[in-house]
Amino acid sequence: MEQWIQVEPWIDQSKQQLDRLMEWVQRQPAAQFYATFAILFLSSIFFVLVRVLKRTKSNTIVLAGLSGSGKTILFYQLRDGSSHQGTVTSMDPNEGSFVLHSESEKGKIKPVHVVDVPGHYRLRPKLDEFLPQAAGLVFVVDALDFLPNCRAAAEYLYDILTKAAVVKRKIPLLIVCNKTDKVSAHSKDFIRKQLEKEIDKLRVSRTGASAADIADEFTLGVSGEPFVFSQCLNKVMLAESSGLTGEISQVEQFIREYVRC
Ligand SMILES: Nc1nc2c(ncn2[C@@H]2O[C@H](COP(=O)(O)OP(=O)(O)OP(=O)(O)O)[C@@H](O)[C@H]2O)c(=O)[nH]1
Ligand SMILES: [Mg+2]
Repeated sequence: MEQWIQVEPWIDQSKQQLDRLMEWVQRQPAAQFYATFAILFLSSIFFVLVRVLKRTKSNTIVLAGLSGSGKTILFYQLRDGSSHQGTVTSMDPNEGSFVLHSESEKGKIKPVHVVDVPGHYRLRPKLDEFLPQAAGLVFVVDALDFLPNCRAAAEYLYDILTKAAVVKRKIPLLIVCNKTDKVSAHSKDFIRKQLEKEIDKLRVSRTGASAADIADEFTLGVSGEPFVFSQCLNKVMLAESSGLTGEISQVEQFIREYVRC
């Protein structure tokens, strides 16, 4: 009996330790689950951060649009603050990294990489080379000679808005109605409505085409509803400018929104 009294606390202690051990063993699968979950969660955060940083780091702005819309003059205005009158149809992309002329005196130092892609039909595929690094896309429209070119501009825009590189990366697009220095230039609201109408027509005709003819990588808009730019996955905005007089503040504002100093 005496012996039992001496051993009993030791048995109780061991039993408690065993219970704790059992609890720990039971908790193991849950711990592993939490660890795996934590690793997966942290790695997805890591990949998202890498993607976001990659995107925000890009300082490339691509200028596209039909031939004669005013891309090259806009490029010179952004770089030098002058229009370098007497431009000819560009046969090669015009590119450069520079501090925007309007900001050069304000002590800003982060340069913007601007690419002006010629509007000539055969040179347009060059656009695909620059889209993967684009932080923003500026589509220049001739607001003066708009109506005869509306269909062609809408077709080019349609191609851009259905490109995987644009849709997947949600590259913001600014449609710039240029040449507003002339009173006969159309307003940006008029241009927006006409382009939306034309794109809507294109949507119908292109969806009706045989599958082999369709080069578009993504479909556009909401089926059953008339097309409006706000249906696009990427942000589409409109602005007005005059490359000739240097009234390009809305373009610069767009650039600064997507290429931070
Ligand atoms: N009135 C007026 N004319 C402009 C303006 N911007 C460009 N132009 C004229 O439009 C013509 C074409 O300008 P560019 O800058 O060469 O056009 P682009 O878009 O580079 O053309 P491509 O190189 O063929 O793709 C030139 O004669 C310019 O003087 C503007 O804001 N107002
Ligand atoms: Mg040009």
